[in-house]
Amino acid sequence: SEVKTSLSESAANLSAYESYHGLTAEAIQRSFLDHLEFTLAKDRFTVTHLDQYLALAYAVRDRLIERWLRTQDTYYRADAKRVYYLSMEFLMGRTLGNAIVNLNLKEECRRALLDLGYRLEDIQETEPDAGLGNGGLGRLAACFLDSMATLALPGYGYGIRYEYGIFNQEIKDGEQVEQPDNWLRYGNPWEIARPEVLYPVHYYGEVVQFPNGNGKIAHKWIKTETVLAMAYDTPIPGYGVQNVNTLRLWSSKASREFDFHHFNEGDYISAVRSKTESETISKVLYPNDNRHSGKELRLKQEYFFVAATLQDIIRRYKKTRKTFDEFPDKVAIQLNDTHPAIAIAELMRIFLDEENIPWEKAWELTQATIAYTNHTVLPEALEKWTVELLGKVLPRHLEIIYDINYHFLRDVRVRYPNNEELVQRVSLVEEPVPGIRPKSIRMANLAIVGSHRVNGVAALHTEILKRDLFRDFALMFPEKFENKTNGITQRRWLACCNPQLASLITEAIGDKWMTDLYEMEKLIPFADDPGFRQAWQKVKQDGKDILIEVVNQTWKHKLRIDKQSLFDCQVKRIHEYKRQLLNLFHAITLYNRLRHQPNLDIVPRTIFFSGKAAPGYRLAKLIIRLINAVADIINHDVVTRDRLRVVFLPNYRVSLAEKIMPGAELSEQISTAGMEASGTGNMKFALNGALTIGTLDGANIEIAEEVGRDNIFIFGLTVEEIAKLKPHYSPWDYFHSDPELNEILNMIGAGYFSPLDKELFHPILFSLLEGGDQYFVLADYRAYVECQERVAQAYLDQDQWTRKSILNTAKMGKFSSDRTIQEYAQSIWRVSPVPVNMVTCEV
Ligand code: IMP
Ligand code: B1N
Repeated sequence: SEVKTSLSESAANLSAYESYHGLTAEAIQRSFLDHLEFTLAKDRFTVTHLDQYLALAYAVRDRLIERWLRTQDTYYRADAKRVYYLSMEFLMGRTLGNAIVNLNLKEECRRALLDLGYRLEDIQETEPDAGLGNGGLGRLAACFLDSMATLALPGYGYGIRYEYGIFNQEIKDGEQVEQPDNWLRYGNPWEIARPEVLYPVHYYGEVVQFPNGNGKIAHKWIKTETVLAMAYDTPIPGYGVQNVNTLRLWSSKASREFDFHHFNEGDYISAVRSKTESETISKVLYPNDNRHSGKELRLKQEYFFVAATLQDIIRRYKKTRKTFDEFPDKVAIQLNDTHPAIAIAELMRIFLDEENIPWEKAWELTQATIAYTNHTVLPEALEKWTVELLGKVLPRHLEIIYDINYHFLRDVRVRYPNNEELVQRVSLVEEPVPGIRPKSIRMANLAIVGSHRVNGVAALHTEILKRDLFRDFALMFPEKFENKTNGITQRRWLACCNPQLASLITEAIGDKWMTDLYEMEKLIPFADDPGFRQAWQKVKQDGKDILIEVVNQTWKHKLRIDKQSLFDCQVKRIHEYKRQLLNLFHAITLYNRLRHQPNLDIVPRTIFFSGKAAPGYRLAKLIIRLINAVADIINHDVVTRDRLRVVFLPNYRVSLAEKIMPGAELSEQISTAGMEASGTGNMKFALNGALTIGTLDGANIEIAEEVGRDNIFIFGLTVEEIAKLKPHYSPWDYFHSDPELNEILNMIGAGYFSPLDKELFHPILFSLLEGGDQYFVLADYRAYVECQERVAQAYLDQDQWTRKSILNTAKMGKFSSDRTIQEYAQSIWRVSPVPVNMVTCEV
């Protein structure tokens, strides 16, 4: 520890910041070559693309490390309050390009490599995506990390280091085929293993009670099975600041209790086998988006990272404090949905059983520390764990949840006497209905009761939470509920992914938008500048050309795309509520119109779909098949194929999104009103100058407010209209009364798109007709098609379209995740910036 002190003292005494690692092109080139030779042991005869990528990654990483260490030191010296963002998912995508932009090293890297005959863009393409998430929820967590670092907030991401991220999607004969995502195969240069940061996590066993000597009963959780959680850290650099925060992900390791001697071969083999079983906990990400899977392994994953994280948080807290009185002043914990909600019971268990804090105090500290974000109102996504499973895996936590419920319901009965229906509704425990549903714990109710703040992710979504899903709770604790509209980071979603547009913008208005997206409003006057519009259109065309290049690589130049056509994009997880079918029915509508009137003059379109279906979601997989089947027919029809194309891009992921956004002209955000909590793809498209066609759902409503109704295409039933229609909705009426819709459904039913298996798509028809069309596809069809006609009309006037495109980008200020994080920091976390100063090191 003397060495430690002298190291940090000498760092503190630096009078001027001189990086050990230079930031010039020459220094980067030197580093790159050194890493090629000394880290990777390669010479110019053996160097591969992978080596080039790794060498550059190490060179860039070196330049983050000093700031990273200094940041952690600064947070300790400032005795800062920390924010912990607990998430089962972090959809980080690639790191290299983002790190280069955040370090402001792009030109230097480009020059360093060009001099060696390498292109930076090619090297970046070698990096695999870190796909440790399913979709919006996981990518939101990644954007939040970027914003916390950029705002100099002492923020940490905590999650699981899955060995296998979201599966890779291949399309074979139009069908989704899942391939394992072995993303760590070639090593991960961005993570630092911390074998010394190792915590035990316990499962199963039983609880014993004994008198604690002070006349109270103490609880002990014994005979458990133990797994170890080992930390891996990834640096998270801010932009325009020296702060580098940490993403700490846990990997499961067998505990060392196995190296007892074994009596026979069978013992030894089963000991080793159970070692691999404990290591399966962090093996694979569950591939469900917006769906709860009540599997034991998933519950073990949730508790695994929560237990390790809380031990780490408490270890850090205890370095500077003797009592827990100031815990909520030094620690804020944000739950990314209910997936880590067991943290409430675990924190109580630590306070009660390990720290001997009385119940009332423990509960006060827990509530003051924890806050919960809800991301969905879909009933099938709400987490419920059967009492049977929870009691088996986490017996002490089940007891604590019952105790929390006891105290909570006691207060409810005092405040609302003689209202047992209310008590049943708000109870953390759902009573069983024999033969129908087992007795379960409602994790959302636990999360609400255990938090001081609960937030939705867009204005409409928060209103729906307060009015419907959590109505009883919102009436009981109105002060708990807040809205925090989602956002995206403009660093990745404009600066990194669309450097041409970013440069054009910066030439016009300067680069302050990089850290203050409201600066984009300065573009408004440029929307009326013909020269600027022309330049904008040119950049947009270059974006389209890059997207065409992606298509050409995927289909080996066998699918010709009209570069003048309207690039109409729907890219997101495949889900009935997101209504890819509505979009596809519009494509079939255009196709039928062209078939019936071959000379019809329509605006040429290329309709892009991309997205993964959960492997167990049969209908979503069938929708992918239908999209590909329709694409196959339309793209081969000589009558229509020069005016209409349908393209399904396989394997949607962050790095593919980064190629789609710059080339998109029309953004499809067409979920059934009330069902998409927020959406964040909608913001990425608009920031890159695509116009939106959308329903009044999620954040679309706020996007419409910002850009104005003239610059967005809104259609369809509202939440209120759907509520009114629902009791007497009959999809058959629409089927019978709308000839174009009728024709489409009949074609699908007759096997027009599946001649070899005419009944293939019948389950889709069933869900839309007999099944009652839960997502109001047929009800919104006509309004959607008419709205698409307005889109086509608008596209004919390219100058006006470009004007709207510029205005969309200009009005995106609100949708920076910097704004979102500032709001969380002020009203939920109560944390302040702690900027790192590499020159003076003073706080
Ligand atoms: P931790 O996980 O937050 O404890 O982070 C460890 C990092 O913080 C290391 O880089 C340490 O150098 C730094 N650090 C740990 N303890 C202290 C301290 O007491 N004062 C200043 N820096 C510290
Ligand atoms: O979270 C995003 C929102 O923008 C989207 O509208 C919302 O659909 C998405 C269980 C989820 N909600 N719930 C999930 C993901 C995985 C899982 O296992 C549910 N994802 C969302 C960010 O707020």
